[in-house]
Amino acid sequence: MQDRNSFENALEQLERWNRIFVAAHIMPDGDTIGSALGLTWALRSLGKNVTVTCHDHVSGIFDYLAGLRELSPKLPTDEELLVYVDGSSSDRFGPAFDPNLFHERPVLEIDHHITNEFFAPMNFVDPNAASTAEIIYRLTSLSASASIRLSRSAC
Ligand SMILES: [Mn+2]
Repeated sequence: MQDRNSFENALEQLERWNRIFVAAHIMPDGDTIGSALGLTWALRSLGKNVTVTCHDHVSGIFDYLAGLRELSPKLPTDEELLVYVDGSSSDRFGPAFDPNLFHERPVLEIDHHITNEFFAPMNFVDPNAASTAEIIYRLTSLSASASIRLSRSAC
């Protein structure tokens, strides 16, 4: 069985599921917002259905980022995978991180903080990454090239 805290597992989860919930942390900074929106648009470009949320006020200084207004407080509904970005502990996500809402769905957290508590059922934490956005970039560029390879092989 694959290591639940590996990069490969994070990649596999993002590739496998089609309806995905993505949460940024409270008191949001540029890294969590950029990571959540970057992941959202990368997954949508692969044809996936993504809900993106933040349970806090999001500063207007990020207004130039596409999708910023989608970052309102939301809870998971019928998504197949729940993803939490850039928070080192579960309380950073407010009501969006609640094991009572998981219902046996896969739950993945992606972060770069060395203080990360590995609080989710699956965690990919790389303290050597300068930011969570850097990890998101690595994951989504591999995921996009895998889907391009797949669609080419179908032709
Ligand atoms: Mn952050």
